[in-house]
Amino acid sequence: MSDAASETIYLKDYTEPHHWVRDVHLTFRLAPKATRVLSRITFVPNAENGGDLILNGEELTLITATVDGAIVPMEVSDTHLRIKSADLPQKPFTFEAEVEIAPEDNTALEGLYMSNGMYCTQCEAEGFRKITYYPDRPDVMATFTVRVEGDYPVLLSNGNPVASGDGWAEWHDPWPKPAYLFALVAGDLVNHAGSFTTKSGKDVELNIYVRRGDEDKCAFGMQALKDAMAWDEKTYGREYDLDIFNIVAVDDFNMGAMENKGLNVFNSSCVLASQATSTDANFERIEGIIAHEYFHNWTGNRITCRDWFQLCLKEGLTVYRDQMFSGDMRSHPVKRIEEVLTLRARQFREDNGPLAHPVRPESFVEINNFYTATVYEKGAEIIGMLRRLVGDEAYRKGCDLYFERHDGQAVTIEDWLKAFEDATGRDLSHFAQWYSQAGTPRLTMSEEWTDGTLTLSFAQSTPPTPGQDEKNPQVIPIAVGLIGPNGDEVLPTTVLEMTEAEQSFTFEGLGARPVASVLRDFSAPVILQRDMDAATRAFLLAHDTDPFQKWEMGRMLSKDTLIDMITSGGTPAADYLDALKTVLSDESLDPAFRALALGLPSQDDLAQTLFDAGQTPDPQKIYEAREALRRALARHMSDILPTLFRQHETPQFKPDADGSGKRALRLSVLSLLTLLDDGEAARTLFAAADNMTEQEGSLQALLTAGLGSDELQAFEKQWKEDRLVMDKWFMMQVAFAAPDTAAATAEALTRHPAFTMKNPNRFRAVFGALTSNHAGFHHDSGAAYDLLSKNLISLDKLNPQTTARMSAAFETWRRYDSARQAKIHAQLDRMLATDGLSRDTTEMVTRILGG
Ligand code: 0A1
Ligand code: ZN
Repeated sequence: MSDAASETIYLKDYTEPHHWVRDVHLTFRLAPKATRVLSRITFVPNAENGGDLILNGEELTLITATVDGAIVPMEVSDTHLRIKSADLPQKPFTFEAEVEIAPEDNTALEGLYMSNGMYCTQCEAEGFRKITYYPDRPDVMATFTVRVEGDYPVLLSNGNPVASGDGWAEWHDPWPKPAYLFALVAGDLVNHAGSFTTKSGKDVELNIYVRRGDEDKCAFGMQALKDAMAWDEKTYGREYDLDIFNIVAVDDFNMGAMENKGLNVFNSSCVLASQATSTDANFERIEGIIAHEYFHNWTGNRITCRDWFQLCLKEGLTVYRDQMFSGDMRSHPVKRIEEVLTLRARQFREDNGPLAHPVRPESFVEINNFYTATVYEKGAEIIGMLRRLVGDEAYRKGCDLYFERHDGQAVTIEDWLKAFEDATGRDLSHFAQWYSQAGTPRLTMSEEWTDGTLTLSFAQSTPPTPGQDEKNPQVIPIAVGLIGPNGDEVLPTTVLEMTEAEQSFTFEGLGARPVASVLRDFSAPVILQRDMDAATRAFLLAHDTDPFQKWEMGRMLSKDTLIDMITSGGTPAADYLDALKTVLSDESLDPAFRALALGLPSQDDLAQTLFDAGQTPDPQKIYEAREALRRALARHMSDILPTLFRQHETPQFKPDADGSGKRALRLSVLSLLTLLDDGEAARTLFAAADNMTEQEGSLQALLTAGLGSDELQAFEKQWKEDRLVMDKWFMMQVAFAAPDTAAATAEALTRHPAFTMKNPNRFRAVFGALTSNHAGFHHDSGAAYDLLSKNLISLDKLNPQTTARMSAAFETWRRYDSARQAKIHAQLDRMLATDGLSRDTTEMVTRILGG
């Protein structure tokens, strides 16, 4: 690898470009092996720092390039085209170029590529440089006019359509944008159309373009889009700004979706939905992602990032916005619990390992490696904390000022925070540390009760993370409520603002000693450590008015039980089993909440918890304890399970909060029931199910219990033509395999005729499932480690981005015993020793190893 290719980029080195771009004209003459891209770009010297013209360009064949129509001296390398300042006019000039690229050979799925015969693009973060020579950096914003030539019925680009004819179409995007928001799509696609009238009365044409045969899976996405458009007007005062909004579904895509201006491109798994083929979780995710990409129109597109270190500026904020939207569409408490589950599973895990980094990183080798849970999910938590600290009204004022002040600009986190300081008069300099300090704060709490006064004392500390040994106290909003001994709330939710390493808060004039409900609604992304006996937890589980804490108490009880079973072979206490049974049978509680309360901590979560407590987790033991607890729960609840299962039937399928909540409860119950009835109820449901939620759920229940091989075959037979459903088929048998068969199952599936390395969804179905099967992945044979690294090495040659992302499965290696550590280390070494390993994967593996 050349030095340039593995160079580290630092935030502190940011400088403005030598040239700005006023406008861009592009013509694409499409051909699978030899697409010609003609560009005409008006550059304006940056008065601040005139200098050479530096354009990015990779994997391009340069045909011609001129400045104001004349050939000038230029240096062309593998990564850049450079024209010396002395050879440039010191006033605006036109750069024209023609390059050739081969979309059909592009398996990295970055730049212009082909998926099932259609052309599509992915330019974020630095893919535009694989399309033509350009200052491929987000602070360079320009208007684009694009002509697409190709023999396809559908030819799309950003902005509004200008003109079209046989085999060509022209688009103009009036809003200046960075190149990462550029998009082009061409193919034989069908369209599901709709429309939306904005609050100021402008009609917007809406389209979802899909492959022929998928047109019956667009209605839900279209409704989600309209809901998102209306929500952004109502909640943030943000209106859409073009005549048309297009969404395209693509099968081969590295991520979930992409917010290209006016032309969102989606992984087909994140937009196509139908009762027969999609689960409730799919519907919920699709609604959230459609909203997320749409919301980027203001938080990301109209106001974008100055540089890639500011990624959380658009991502954290947009995730926060989509979370609030989903909460409004469904249920805030349920959504919050789900958010915390993902935050802990992905972000806390990342923050506790070798890949920990600040929400705004200070350096990177490959920016694609920083589309992380920390940037996205912790980034969203920061927005939530900010809102909690300033209040709802001031939050809206701050946002309004940010939109007004920075529309059309490429800005920084400082600009975002300054808008809030100016709108609220609050000093946010200490709060800003959330963006620069990595690691999850540990918050310990102790209590004192004297004469009607309760004192809550907190201490915070953050463990060291790579490159950051010393940590400072953070600003932590701690939402607290007090519950009296009779179960009544004596203090409604109050936000305590902790800013010091140690701080106490007192509550006076209390009649009897209340129980404190702390970190309500998960008011900050911290790990709360608090001594609390099982009886107090059960009390809060029964009486807390805060749904998140109510759920959390059940969770803690389950976790304590499991840790005890793992470490000292204990058996679950009757009180605990009774408490869960009470929640499960409480008909005043939302079924979705009850399903969540029945969910046990994951094996990965238990491994991390044991590691944090100074122990070495044994994956097999964790697996066995969890299964033993599931059996104990099933036996203890055997009298209520069949009734609950029957009661929550949903005769009319609707993928809304109510229906999905009932099905979630029904399926959690079924999973326990399957341990008692030898799979009878699950088999019956599998045969009768008229929706994918129950078809998949019943099959999962069977597979988890070591049953279901006939059903697995029937599933394949029924769905072999549907690629998205077949991803589920690949996924399930690996994810729910017993620990000693997981690797062999995954290996066998890589030889299945429908397995392909070229489709990220399929690769993730098998290998994402393998790494999610904790005891299977960490089986002491080391077979799964070996299989994963072998396949990552093969995938890296085709698709570095997905390889690098998936190599993060090894990030937890230091938790385990020395034999496992040695096995993983050997696999990481093997990857690093591979000739030509991509920059993406090299950076990830090096960081995981701690280099
Ligand atoms: N900005 C998109 C996510 C995304 C990021 C990178 C991609 O390619 C490297 C693709 C999509 C979002 O937040 O939805
Ligand atoms: Zn995003």
